[in-house]
Amino acid sequence: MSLTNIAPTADLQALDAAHHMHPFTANGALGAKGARIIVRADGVRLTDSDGTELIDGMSGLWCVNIGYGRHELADAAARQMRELPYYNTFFQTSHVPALKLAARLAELAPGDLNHVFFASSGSEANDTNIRMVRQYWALKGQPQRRTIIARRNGYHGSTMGGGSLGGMAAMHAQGGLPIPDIVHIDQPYWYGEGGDMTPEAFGLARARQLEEQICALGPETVAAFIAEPVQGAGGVIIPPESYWPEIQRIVDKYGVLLIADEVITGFGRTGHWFGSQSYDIRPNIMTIAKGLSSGYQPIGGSIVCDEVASVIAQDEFNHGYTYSGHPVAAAVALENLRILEEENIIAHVHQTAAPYLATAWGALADHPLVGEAVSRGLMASLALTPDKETRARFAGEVGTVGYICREYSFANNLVMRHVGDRMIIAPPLIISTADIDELVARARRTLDQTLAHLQREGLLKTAA
Ligand code: PXG
Repeated sequence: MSLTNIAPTADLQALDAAHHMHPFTANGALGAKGARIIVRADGVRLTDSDGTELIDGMSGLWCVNIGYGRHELADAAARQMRELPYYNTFFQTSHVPALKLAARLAELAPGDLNHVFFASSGSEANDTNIRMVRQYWALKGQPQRRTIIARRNGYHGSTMGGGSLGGMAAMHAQGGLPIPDIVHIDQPYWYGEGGDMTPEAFGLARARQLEEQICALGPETVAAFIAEPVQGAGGVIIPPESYWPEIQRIVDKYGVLLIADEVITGFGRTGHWFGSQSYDIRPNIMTIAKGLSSGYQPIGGSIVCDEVASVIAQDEFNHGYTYSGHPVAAAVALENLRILEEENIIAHVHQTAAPYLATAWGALADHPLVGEAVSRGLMASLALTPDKETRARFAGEVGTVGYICREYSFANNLVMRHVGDRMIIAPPLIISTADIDELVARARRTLDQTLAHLQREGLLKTAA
């Protein structure tokens, strides 16, 4: 019998508080409160150590695309562990799961993205990308092309490289980030930053910041631009339709490599295999992780176009991870891709779940606290506001209201996250329309309770 079945919740929480350092957490405060301990899951539902069921509106951490409880993946892992639990791919060897997965990804990825460098996470893959694009330009005889342009409030991981590419101010404030030769432009966040502009004009203006930055730095010094097709961790920021075509025009004009960070948007999240297909962009490199294995195993990587791969192949690339292409993770990813394809899960997103969510979630826009309710595929967000007309922010620290809302959501057994004062969801792709109704009903109840709380506590105030 496992520990989770024999120990009372309070004992588990005490052990957790005493020894376990949680990521992105003020551990002192969490220790005093006690973590909610998840013991099992099935489909779109989690069960905690008190036996309470929650709807997982976040697919774990944006990763459990096929939902929980798929024993086929456990069987694939067990089979692979018995046959070949580990081998490396460094010193002129290969193994079947890694080579088959690379070939499968080359089939699925658009255009000439035909080559895969494996990692175990999105952060590691983005560290690979930094080194790979700089090495590419060095081999092309342009070693001065080193600078990578990224975006404020973008998220690309938490390693030194990934955190530097990301534009999260709170992360840059700790630990000596960013590393040199990474610069940031503004995000295409119309609701929060668009002022009086139309979304279309604002999207163009934000894209043109890339051109301005390339010209200011000198195009001969710019290696690449990296961005998420839709920002996830930044708050499900859906760019205006004008944004991506203009970005593509600019990277083409200056010969700057385009890295699409598809860690969240890949593997069906936006209703296509990749977010790049939803936005009709042609990246030279894609970052992947999360939905590649539906989170059942840690695996990520970079899918690289023919041109970049052929140049990199000219010399030894002094880079790699012990677990690059780990056979168990790769076998599980292959099984996950089989399920995504054979069960038509991406068509379910595109044809059924995403349009249904767009309507059901979009209806939350009538709530007095909601300034916008938007979605793309199965990622969606709400902007909370004290004044819908002016898109105003709340008085006080950003995120105070979002946190209150998140606490009610958790109490209503819905995992919905807050990013500042935006509420976000990204449920498993297999979610049914009945479960979308249930999710949205819980979200609405949460909003009602949050509004009552703000009124009671005098927090329904607009920032000066
Ligand atoms: N790129 C993107 C676009 C991501 O969303 C990473 C890279 C890094 O992947 P790894 O596997 O190294 O975590 C991510 C990860 C959140 C949250 O709070 C989001 C992520 C990770 C942790 C928290 O929304 N995304």
